[in-house]
Amino acid sequence: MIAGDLFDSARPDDNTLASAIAQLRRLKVPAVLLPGNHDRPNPRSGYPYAELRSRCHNVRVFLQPEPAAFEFPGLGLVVYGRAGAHDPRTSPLLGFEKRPGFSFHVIMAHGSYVIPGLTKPERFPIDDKDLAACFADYVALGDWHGCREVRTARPAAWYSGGPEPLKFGEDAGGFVLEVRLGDGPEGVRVVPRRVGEARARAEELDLSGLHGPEDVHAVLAGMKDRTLMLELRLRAVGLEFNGVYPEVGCKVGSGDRQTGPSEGLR
Ligand SMILES: [Mn+2]
Repeated sequence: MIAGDLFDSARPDDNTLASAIAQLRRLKVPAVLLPGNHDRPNPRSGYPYAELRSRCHNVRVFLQPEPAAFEFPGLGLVVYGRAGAHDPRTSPLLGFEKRPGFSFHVIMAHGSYVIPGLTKPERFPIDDKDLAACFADYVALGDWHGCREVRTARPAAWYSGGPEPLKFGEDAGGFVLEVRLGDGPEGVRVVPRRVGEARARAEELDLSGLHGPEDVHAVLAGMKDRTLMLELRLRAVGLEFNGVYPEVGCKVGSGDRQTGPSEGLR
């Protein structure tokens, strides 16, 4: 289950879409996708999910804003959800009807768990009262970037967060959740599994000991690491380092001269 914002927008570039499709095709189990506020489908074309579904036969996608459900009779499971195109002030948990004859009921919802004073209630609010009242055994939440349990009583409700951290300072990212549904005394058991590889590091590079752009390129080349999110602050006075540094996607220009040492270039 992927509870929304798999893509940053409803128009992912070709490489991003192809890479998501390739990963989903590797799955040996069924997958259910719920679009989020970032990647809600184009109502006319169904893009990007039309292509994704035609290439990944194991993937089902909630495409309509109305409450819907996918049944998995072999598992005794129903998964409920609605694409995030409804009024952002209403709870994404409302409107589902429990289907008879199944053992396990999971609701997927994309929105913001309501913490008074902290979260904005107008952004697809998921209130603890609505959670407590719903018939689900488990509620799979999406929107927040970090892995977080929001409800310990029944039904259990968690955000898995992103499988990799998305921003600096988001230490809680990098997990998926393994959710076990059972009839026994244990009931629902949720185990976070770390899958993320990215590490975030902030560094300051003092250029004053270096002689020019070639030296900077050499230092940056030594820092290259596929799993590293690097926030680099370049500190220098003068124009001898003007240039583009594609290693870190930054440009040092004369504008920095007037303000003295460059501030927070990334
Ligand atoms: Mn979102």
